Order: sequence, then structure tokens, then C-alpha cells
Amino acid sequence: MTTNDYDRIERTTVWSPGPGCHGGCGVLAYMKGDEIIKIEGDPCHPWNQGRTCSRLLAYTKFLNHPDRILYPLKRVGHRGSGEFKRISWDEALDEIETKFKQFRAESGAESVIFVQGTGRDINAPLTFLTYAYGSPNLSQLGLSGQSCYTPRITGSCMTDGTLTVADCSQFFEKRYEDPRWECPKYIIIWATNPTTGCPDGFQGHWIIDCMKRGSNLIVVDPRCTWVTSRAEYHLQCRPGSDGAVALGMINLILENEWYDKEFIEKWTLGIDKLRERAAEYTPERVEQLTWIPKEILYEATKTYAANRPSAIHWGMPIDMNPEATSVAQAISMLWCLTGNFDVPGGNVAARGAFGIAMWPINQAQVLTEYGEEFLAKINEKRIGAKEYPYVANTRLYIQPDLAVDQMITGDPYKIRGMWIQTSNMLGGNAADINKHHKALMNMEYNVFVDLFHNPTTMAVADIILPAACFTERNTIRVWHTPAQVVRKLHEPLGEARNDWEINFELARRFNPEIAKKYNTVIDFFDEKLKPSGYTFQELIDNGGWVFEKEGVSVPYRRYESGLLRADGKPGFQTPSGKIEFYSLNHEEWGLDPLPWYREPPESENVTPELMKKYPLVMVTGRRSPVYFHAEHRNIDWLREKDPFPLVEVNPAVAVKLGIGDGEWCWIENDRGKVMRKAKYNISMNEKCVSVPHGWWPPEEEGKAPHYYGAWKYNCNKLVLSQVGSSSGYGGGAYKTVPVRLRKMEPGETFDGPQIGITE
Ligand SMILES: Nc1nc2c(c(=O)[nH]1)N[C@H]1C(S)=C(S)[C@@H](COP(=O)(O)OP(=O)(O)OC[C@H]3O[C@@H](n4cnc5c(=O)[nH]c(N)nc54)[C@H](O)[C@@H]3O)O[C@H]1N2
Ligand SMILES: Nc1nc2c(c(=O)[nH]1)N[C@H]1C(S)=C(S)[C@@H](COP(=O)(O)OP(=O)(O)OC[C@H]3O[C@@H](n4cnc5c(=O)[nH]c(N)nc54)[C@H](O)[C@@H]3O)O[C@H]1N2
Ligand code: SF4
Ligand SMILES: [Mo]
Repeated sequence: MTTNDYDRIERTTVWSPGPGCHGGCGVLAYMKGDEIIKIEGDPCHPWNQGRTCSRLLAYTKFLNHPDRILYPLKRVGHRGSGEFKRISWDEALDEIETKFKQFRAESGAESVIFVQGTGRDINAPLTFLTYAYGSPNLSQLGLSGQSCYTPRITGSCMTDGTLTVADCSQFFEKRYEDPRWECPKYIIIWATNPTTGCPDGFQGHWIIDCMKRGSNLIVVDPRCTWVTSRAEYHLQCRPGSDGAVALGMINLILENEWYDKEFIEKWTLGIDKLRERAAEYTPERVEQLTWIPKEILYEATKTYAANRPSAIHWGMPIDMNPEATSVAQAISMLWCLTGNFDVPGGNVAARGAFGIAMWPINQAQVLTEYGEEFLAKINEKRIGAKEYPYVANTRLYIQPDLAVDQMITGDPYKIRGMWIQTSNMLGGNAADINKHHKALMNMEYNVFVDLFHNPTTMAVADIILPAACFTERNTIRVWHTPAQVVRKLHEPLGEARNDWEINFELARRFNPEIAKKYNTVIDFFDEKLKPSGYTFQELIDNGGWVFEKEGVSVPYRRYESGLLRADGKPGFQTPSGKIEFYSLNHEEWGLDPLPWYREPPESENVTPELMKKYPLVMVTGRRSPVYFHAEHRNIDWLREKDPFPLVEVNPAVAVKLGIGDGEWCWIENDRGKVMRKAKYNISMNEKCVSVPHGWWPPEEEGKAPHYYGAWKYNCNKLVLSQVGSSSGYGGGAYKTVPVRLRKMEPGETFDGPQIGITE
């Protein structure tokens, strides 16, 4: 590219449509007129310091893709026919308004469920719309057990009252140069592959930056990855056994007195009860449960505890553990026991810049944002609030497994309409896609907001609104810091619109109070940004981002100054104000106050007969660097790097089954079968196979009954749904699926019924 190819470079930041991400990178857009020629990471932005992922680099391919939906569409044939016609925005919004108002008048606002996928820039606009309409049912429907992020957030809050993250200096503008920061001596990378995605507002490359500055690694992962190959200790655990790993480590720390006595005496509650519980997790028992040799667990635990400061960075498979909130509770105790809470180089409390909460992630924020009366009101009808204490008392999501049942049975009340924005349940998100298909078919009216067709829109959409890509839209971000803007660089293609603007317009129609309060969505952003001292436009003029200088989002030891509690008192946001090794919330809610380990619902220890029939543990959903979930298979630059739906298998296992490297084979269990291409991987545990999720090749037939091959390749067909923690959050069994592999005979193809295989 020469300087003649572009006429200017624009600076912005990224979140969501395009790379598809949890966001954060600073971005340089090389532009000519209204066209983006090329995109790069911004070297001046403290978050990514110039680095970025392949999906952002392929952005122009995504933005200009010929299959993008650019106009509102209305289904004209039967569901699954693939027949849609273009309609105007006015027609689309009028129709949605009329239908949803009718449902509200006839059946109550709870008869509409509002659905999102993962944390793209959607939590805030969706919360805004859901409560403007008046429904209590805000959801990540499909995500069995609400098994992403929420269990970690809510479970760890029981211990220390907050969400913490490994301290890689991300809360300081000068990053590694800031004198307040210290490099962690060890980082435990637990159930995450940070260099592949940048989940939960954390860029994986920060780990490498810390390694360059001296951090050593301990990795807890059944698989070998880039980080395990550089780790001092690789704890190769049995999938789903992290609770036992954590309790085993707690036991070692307490037995050997590797803890921080002074801190524990002053700031914590329940150490003796914890000691008693942890003693049940002897090294021998833990080795049996986790497959980790006890000597290695001993050495790794001692190393973590003896080297301060050290940090733990954790990932989503923890949320998919059985009893996941309890696992999160246990792991969070490790940083509390070892004096690594909110200290330089430890686990720091993660707060939105300037304390701004765009959407509440814990009870304190729910109450500050909405108040007790609101919470009591939505809990009357919120799905799962009566059954599950965490649903009622922590975050605002409903319990997704109960919701899908209710969509089918109508019990205790009928669900009539769905608003689905950033979610592709049948293409990669939901466990047991047959059941979700049935539930969605049962709805009277399904509205989607998306950029492309996918198996779910094809199968069940009645209306689709076209969403804008990130350079076509304005938004703000405080996850976690700095506070920053994503700004519109050019007009949207066709008639695509910013999710925020779509939701804002409908919110005004559903709720006149909103219409009175804000004229535009920018008014809302300005209100949210007030604590920063900037308006939306001023923040753009200031370069696009701002760090809080001192205050709630600035580490360290904020428990001493009262910054961690809503009432401003020193201590922690727990009922006792202390770190609780024995949870008083749990005691009140009738849950076990101490952490405990539960087996996966199907495993060698609980269903040995089933394991004889299906001897391999299928661990689904390891992330691909070139795809975000079920997106991007249609981007040729990305697809060529990872072209096929794979099953990674140890050659010793595959050879015995007669399956050659690169050959297609079947993965099956009692719930069905899917096709995959075998990839030999000598580092795979012989008892496990790794199967990436989200596969529906867009080049295959989209109409019923094919749905882009979702029923052929989507491993989630084999995943059990309806399992969960006693808390209500966590426990989706996506990582612990008993299966067998079978050679595909010549001429054999996918001939089974594509839908309803288990019906
Ligand atoms: N490129 C890309 N990035 C993404 C995504 C994407 O689809 N693509 N998705 C985003 C989303 S929503 C999420 S939730 C995050 C997820 O990202 P992470 O939380 O980092 O999870 P993964 O990258 O899936 O890495 C999980 C690692 O945990 C291991 N693992 C599997 N089961 C277990 C287990 O039971 N115990 C332990 N200890 N380890 C286990 C896997 O082998 C894998 O190496 O990534 C986000 N970022
Ligand atoms: N087997 C298995 N399944 C899994 C997982 C696993 O580990 N194993 N991981 C699970 C996890 S952790 C998660 S979070 C879920 C995620 O699941 P989802 O978040 O549902 O991800 P996708 O399936 O890619 O569907 C996202 C849809 O949103 C659209 N989209 C993308 N960005 C935007 C936007 O900004 N606006 C709008 N309106 N639409 C947009 C995309 O085009 C796509 O159709 O998947 C889960 N599925
Ligand atoms: S996925 Fe991560 S690296 Fe890629 S653009 Fe988004 S924030 Fe940046
Ligand atoms: Mo996720």
C-alpha cells in the first residue's frame, strides 16, 4: 500500500461486529473518502500497544462481504423456507412495536424474552431495551447453565465481593512503565488459552509481556497449548475437575502454612471451617479425581504460594465445571489466602473506569443502578429467580435451561415472543440444539438483529434487522478501563443500523419515560460518562480514551480505603465486610457455605457404564484464533487458516479405530452423531478429544432441513443440557461429553434426519 491509496488515518477503538470480540483494541483505520482501505492496531493505545488479532486485520472483508444483511427483512415463506423480503425500517419497527405491545397487553411483558450471545457490545443496549419494555427476562438463552463469565463473577464475589483479574498493569496508562506496578513472579493460567482470544476485557498478549519481564507460568489445562509449552508446571487435569484441583491446593496451602497469616487474621472470616473442608481433599484423592500427579500439584502450589506477588488468570471452562460457582469460590480463595488480593502483581479488583457501570455485574451494582423495588418486582416473574438463589440475588440474567423448557411447556406462563440480538443458538451457542429448535419454533414471533444469515435465522426468524459494523457506529466502553469511545468513521452500508440506535428507538416506543429523558442515544452516553468529566464528543476530541487518575478503578489495596464497598467503608462487599472463606450469603440462601467438588454429570466416576460405551471425553469449544464462535467461516482470508471442522485426537487412539489423519469420521453418543475431520495431535491426552464448536459452513445449503450443515457438524447436538449448579449459574456440560469416534466407511455420508434426531 502506498500513501496514494489512502487520504487519511482515523483513530478509534474496537468492540464487536467485525473481529467479533470482547473488545478493547485501539485501531488505526486507513481511509480514502468513505472507504476503509486497511485496518491496524494502534501503537499508541495502552490496551494493545499496536497488537491486534487476525480477525481485525481481515475487517474490510467482513465489512464489505456480499452476504451481509443490509436491509430489514421479513419472512414471507414458511419458517425454514429461506424466503424473506426487504421491508422499510418504518414497517419493521412498527410491526415489532405492535406485536410486542400486543403480547405485553395480553400476556404481560414477561411473555417476551430478550436474548444476547456473549459480551460483544450488547449487554448494555439489551438491558436498556429489556427494562424499557418491562420484561424481567434478560437472557443468554442457549448457553446452558449460564456457563460463561457469570459463574466466575458471582462465585468469586461470595469470597471477596468483587471480580478480580491478573494484574498485567492494565489499569495504568503507562502500563509496564508505571512505578506502582510490579510484575507477577508467577501467573497461573487456569482453563484459558489467552493468546487465542482476548476474553473478558483482557488481552492475551499481556501474559507474554509479563513473561518478557520475568513472569513464570503454571498452567491448568487438559490440553497442550502455546502457554503450556512455556510453563514451568503444566497441571494436565481431567476436564471438569477444577474444583478438586482448587480444593487440593487450598488443603496444601493450609496444611503447610503457606498462607499470609497477618492478612488472614485482619481481613477474613471462616478459615477454620475452610481448613476442615479442605482436609477432605487429600493429595491422593485429588490425584484420583484430577489425573494430576500429587507431587506436581504439591510443587506447583508451593511455588505459587511462596512467590509473591503472583496472579491467577482464569477462563471460561471454569464456568462449565459442575457446580461452577463453587469452583470459582474455591479458586478465588487462593489469591486471598496467599496475600495476592489487590496488590501489585496479584489479582486486582476489576472496576469499570470511574466506577461507571454500563450494565450491572453484581448485586451491589444492580441495587445502585435500579434499586430494591425494581429487583423485587422483576424477581416475581423472572425465570429461575424462585428456584435459584444466584439468579434472584446476583446478576440479572434468567436461568437459560429453565427458560427453554418453559418455551416448550408454557409452564408456569407462556412465552410468546423472542428478541434475539447477537446470538446464534443453533449454530454454536446452545447445548442440545434439537430442543432449542423446538422451543424457538414454538414461539409466535422471533425478531433477530444480526449482520448475516445463520442456521438460527434461517430456521426460526420472522423478522431480521441489519446491524452495523464497528466503524459504522458510536458507542462507549468501560470494560474495565480506560473509558473509551468507538466512533462512527463512515455511513453504514445499505440501511444497517447501530444496535444501540435500534434498541434506543424501540425503547422510546415502549416506554414514554425514556422518550422524555433522552433525545438521542448520545444523551444517554453523556449521562453515563459524567463521572469521567467528559461528554461523548469531548472524549473523542481528547483522543478517544481516558484513565481515571485516582479513585475506584485505580489499584491497589482498596479494601483499606473503602473503595471496594458501596457504603464506602473499609473492607469487602460481602455480608460481613470481610473476605469470607465461609459464605454468609450461601448460608442464608441454603447453599453450602464452603466450596465443594461435584463430578461432571457423565464421567468415569459417576456413569462408568456409559464410559464403556463412549470412552472418550469430548472437550468442546477450544477457541480458534481466526474465528469468533460461529462467525467468520465466510471470510476467505481467515477460513484458509482453519478450513475444516476438526476433531483433534491422539494418533494412538485414531489408529486403533482405523481413522487416518485428515479423514472424515463420526463422533457419536446417544444424543446423535456429527461429522468431523480427524486431526492427529500427539499432545492430546488419550482419554480426550478436542472439538472446536460453532461449525456451520456458510457455503452449504441454508434452507430447511440443511441449515448450513448445522445438524451435520455442530458438536453441541451431543452436549447434554439441563445440568447446572445448585446456585443456578454454571455447570453446562460442554467440556465433559462422553463420545466415541467411528471410522466413516467409503460412500457413507450424513444421511440421518437433520433435525429432531432424538425426537
Ligand atoms: N478467537 C476467539 N477468541 C474468543 C472467542 C472465540 O470464539 N474465538 N470466544 C470468546 C468467549 S465468549 C470466551 S468465553 C472466551 C473463552 O476463552 P478462554 O476462557 O480463554 O477459553 P478457551 O480459549 O476456550 O481456552 C480454554 C482452555 O481451557 C482448556 N480446558 C477445557 N476444558 C477444561 C477444563 O475442564 N479445565 C481446565 N482447567 N481447562 C480446560 C482448553 O483445553 C483450552 O486450552 O474466549 C473469547 N475469545
Ligand atoms: N460446544 C461449545 N459450545 C459453546 C462454547 C463452548 O466452549 N463449547 N462456548 C459457549 C460460550 S462461552 C459462548 S459465550 C457462546 C457464544 O455464542 P454466541 O454469542 O451466540 O456466538 P455466535 O454463535 O457466533 O453467534 C453470534 C451471532 O451474533 C452476530 N453478531 C456478531 N456481532 C454482532 C453485533 O455486534 N450486533 C449484532 N446485532 N449481531 C452481531 C453474529 O453474526 C452471529 O450470528 O457459545 C457457547 N457455545
Ligand atoms: S478480538 Fe481482541 S485483538 Fe481482536 S480486535 Fe477484538 S480486542 Fe482486539
Ligand atoms: Mo463465552
